[in-house]
Amino acid sequence: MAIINQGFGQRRRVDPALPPGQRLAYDWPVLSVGPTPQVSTDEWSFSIYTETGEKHTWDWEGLHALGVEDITTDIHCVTHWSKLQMPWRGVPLDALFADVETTNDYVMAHSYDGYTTNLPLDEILDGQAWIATEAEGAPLDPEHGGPARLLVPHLYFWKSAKWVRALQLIDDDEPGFWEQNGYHLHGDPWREERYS
Ligand SMILES: Nc1nc2c(c(=O)[nH]1)N[C@H]1C(S)=C(S)[C@@H](COP(=O)(O)O)O[C@H]1N2
Ligand SMILES: [Mo]
Repeated sequence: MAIINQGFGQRRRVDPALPPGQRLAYDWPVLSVGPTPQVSTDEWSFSIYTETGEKHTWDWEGLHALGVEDITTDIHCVTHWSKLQMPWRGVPLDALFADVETTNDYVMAHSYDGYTTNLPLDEILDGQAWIATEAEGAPLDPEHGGPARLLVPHLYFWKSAKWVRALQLIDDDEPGFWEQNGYHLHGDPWREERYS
């Protein structure tokens, strides 16, 4: 963390881990479009749908059998707050895509509350995204997407769909919920891809 002297005795901390226009949050704000869906781990399932109509589905036990990882990562919300070095636990999407055959380049994430968000397939593989089940050492709070949410920390946090239930392979990039309402199709915080 660098201290930049702006003159006249005024000091501003510039953190190299903070993307442009972001401020540190010490709490964890809840941002949801609608009410929190109540999904128990008994009834929870997650599916990947391909363009050929193939469906790959995991229940709660099946998900964990793929192997959970501990992740420490920064998150950045488009409403200008960031949290640095947050501990998470989840299953890497690489494990879920291991047996999935597709020639499509994008996915649409679908959630139990009806929320959707679009992502490039090559940005959720290679250790870049997880189905997260724990944060800060505890099972994810329902408000924060529990029992499981997408975690795609290198993009703005609206891409990390809470209460995720499916990923659908699509051939062209299509806007999800916030992207239809003015947010950027891609959402890289380092390029400030906030709005379209
Ligand atoms: N299903 C679902 N996922 C969602 C949202 C939502 O309303 N529904 N809000 C998004 C937005 S805009 C943000 S900033 C983050 C907020 O996550 P948090 O409430 O855990 O901080 O979740 C994202 N994922
Ligand atoms: Mo957001």
